[in-house]
Amino acid sequence: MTAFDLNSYLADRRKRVDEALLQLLPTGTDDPGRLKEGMRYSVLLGGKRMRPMIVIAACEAAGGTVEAALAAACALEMVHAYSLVHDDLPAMDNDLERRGKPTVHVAFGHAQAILIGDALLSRSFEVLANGAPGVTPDNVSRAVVRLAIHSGVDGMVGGQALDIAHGQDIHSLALLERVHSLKTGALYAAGGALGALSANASTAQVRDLETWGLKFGIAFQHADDILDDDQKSLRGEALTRVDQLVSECDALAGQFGDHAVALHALARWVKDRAHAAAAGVKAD
Ligand code: GRG
Repeated sequence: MTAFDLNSYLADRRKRVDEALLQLLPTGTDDPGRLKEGMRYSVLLGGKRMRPMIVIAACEAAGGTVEAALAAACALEMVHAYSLVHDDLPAMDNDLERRGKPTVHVAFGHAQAILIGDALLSRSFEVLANGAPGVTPDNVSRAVVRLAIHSGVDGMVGGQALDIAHGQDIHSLALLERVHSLKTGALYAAGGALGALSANASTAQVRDLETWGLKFGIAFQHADDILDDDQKSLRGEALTRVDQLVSECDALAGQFGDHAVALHALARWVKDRAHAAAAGVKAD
């Protein structure tokens, strides 16, 4: 068997996602408030596209194709982009730069940034509900429900509220992981579920890939905290948890055999990222 190269895998899938996003985001000169321009700015100017990668890798693990996963992958990236636009606002984190560029509210204005985020969320659900080649209508509808749950009050938005309530004042790993699982893990869980549904996978496989995404997302956020020097008092425990979460991811992915090669490599990537950060090596 040829060795799996995660970097080439990601480069190829990112290219497919970027081409699809280019098509799926609105264009046109009828753009009062420059909302279409702002939507494209927020999504197209950078980002690692990790959430779409999980949708595609989960779909492939369950025997599906990149083509079938693209709409769901783009829909998830639009939700992620909306969350970043709103998170950067003065009422939230008040960030002036993201991905090395002025944040959306700096470039387009505060009111426009709120509307750009809102419009991205709506577009996301439009794209997902429109379906994809070979995906059954029932599975499209299930995917809409999974994304709604994971992005809403019982997912990312609820996690943001919990984070605002506690901030850097978290002294227990259990509470920290509750925040991480909602704020970050939920969109990754959606990634696993949407990927599996794009492959018309069985109910048990959808559940397992959703759990894979959740565990990956929590590990991703622990790694991000270490990179950003956040939640310092829990760093040692967090690093141990990354190792446990990654093992659990590998156990879940194991049932998909060789099809899950990208999922295993992604789990390894997040583990390496956390350990490199703890050793002081800065990554993107
Ligand atoms: C404001 C509705 C609302 C939600 C905000 C996800 C979130 C909730 C806020 C974003 C801020 C933040 C640091 C969240 C943690 C998740 C995270 C690590 C986001 C950055 O994701 P990356 O690293 O970013 O995947 P790129 O730029 O690569 O897409």
